[in-house]
Parts: sequence; structure tokens; C-alpha cells
Amino acid sequence: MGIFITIEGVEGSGKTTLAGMLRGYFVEDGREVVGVREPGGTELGERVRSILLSHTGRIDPWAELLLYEACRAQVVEEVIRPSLERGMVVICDRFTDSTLAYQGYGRGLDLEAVESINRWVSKGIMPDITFLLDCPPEVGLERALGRINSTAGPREDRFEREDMDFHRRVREGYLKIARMEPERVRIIDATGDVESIYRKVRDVLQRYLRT
Ligand code: T5A
Repeated sequence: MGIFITIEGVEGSGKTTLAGMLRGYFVEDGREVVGVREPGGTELGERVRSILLSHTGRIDPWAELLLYEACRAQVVEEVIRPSLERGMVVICDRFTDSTLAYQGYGRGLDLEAVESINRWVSKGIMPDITFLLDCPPEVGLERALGRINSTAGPREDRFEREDMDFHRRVREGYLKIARMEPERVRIIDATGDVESIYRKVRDVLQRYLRT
């Protein structure tokens, strides 16, 4: 089996940036790497992603949960499982912890129900290691907004428009998950610059790979 790495955190915490750097790290090391994002990663998932992020009307929280899980079911079967079976490194920008943090802690859906659906949909596939890029939501949203205001950037999405209390619940939710699973979920202070965050992650990863 390959290695399954997930990257988690609040909006704009630097997940996509880090995912790209980690892909480079493994490629240089001569490993075969596949990068995916959630929601997305498959044709079906990318289509559902655009509904999830740009729908302007209200989406019922359970409907929202099931749309995220539908994307996950597809990407697990189409990309993650076969890549791991081929011995590849899979780097996933968000996975089941996002659902527990956003739909569970953020939206207030029943945590056990969310965990149970997560388990069904990921069919026993669990990340080997998860990097939680932790920063106050204000910091992440400012970065995300900086990108939106740049000419090439996309417009803000449904979650970036949520109030600050929602984002704080999401962050706290992530920290609770990390406290419950300290072996798997490594908290990385994501308030610094890109290079220093990458160095911290690379050090943890190298120690993990040696064990
Ligand atoms: N969601 C997702 C759920 O509710 N439930 C679920 O189950 C799942 C899977 C997905 C949305 O869906 C929700 C969560 C999300 O709201 P997304 O676009 O994939 O949306 O997620 P975002 O977190 O919104 O992704 P972003 O691209 O906005 O944030 P990233 O990936 O954390 O940050 P990144 O790397 O793109 O960086 C953002 C900007 O900051 C700069 C970058 O250059 C970029 O411009 N930057 C830094 N600037 C200063 N210092 C640093 N250290 C920086 N790192 C990056």
C-alpha cells in the first residue's frame, strides 16, 4: 500500500500551497504522487463542487453533508483506493476531518451521524498522517480575500461568506479532532510564512517516514 496524506485547516490556511510543495518533495524523492482535492478530484466531484461552492440559495445542512459525501465516495473509488493499491503517495487537500469540522462542529449536525457516514463513505480508508494547518480564521480569510482581490483570483465562495463564529467553531472542531487523534493529526502553526510552514511539515513527515 502507498501513503495517504491529508491536509486540513480553515479557509485560506495554506492547504493548497502546501499540497503543491509536498507533491514536489515526493517527486524529487522519486515517488509516484497523485494530488486530489475535496470536494472534487473526479469529473462528478468537480461538478458537485461548483454547486456546493457557488449555489446562492440556502442548502439544507443534511443535503450539504450528503453532497460532500457523494464527492468523497466517488474520489475514494476512482482515485484514492486504486492509487494507494499501486503503492503511490496520495496527497488529499481536505478529507473526512473537513466534514466533521464544517458540517459537524460548524453547522451543528449530530457528530456521531457525521462520523458514521464518513466511515461508510471512505470504506475503511483512513489517512496515514494528517497535517492540520492551524491559524485564526481571520488570518486565513484575509489571505483568501487577498487572492480574491487579485485580478486572476476567483470570487469568494459560500463558506467564505459565513460569519466569524462559524469559522471559529470549525477551527475549534479541528483542534478537538487533533486532540482525540494526536498520532494521526499533527497540528502545524500556520501563521508564519510559506517556507517556515513547509519546513515544519517536512520535518514531521521525515520523522514519520523513518518510523
Ligand atoms: N468543505 C469541504 C466542507 O464544508 N465539508 C467537507 O467535507 C469538505 C471536503 C472547499 C470548501 O468546502 C468546505 C470547506 C471549504 O469552505 P476549498 O476552496 O477547497 O473549498 O477550500 P478553502 O479552504 O476555501 O481553500 P483555499 O484555497 O481558500 O485555502 P487554502 O488551500 O487553505 O489556501 P491556499 O494555499 O490556496 O492559500 C490562500 C492564499 O494565501 C496565500 C496563497 O498564496 C493564496 O493566495 N498563502 C499565504 N500567504 C501568507 N502566508 C502563508 N503562509 C500563506 N500560505 C498561503
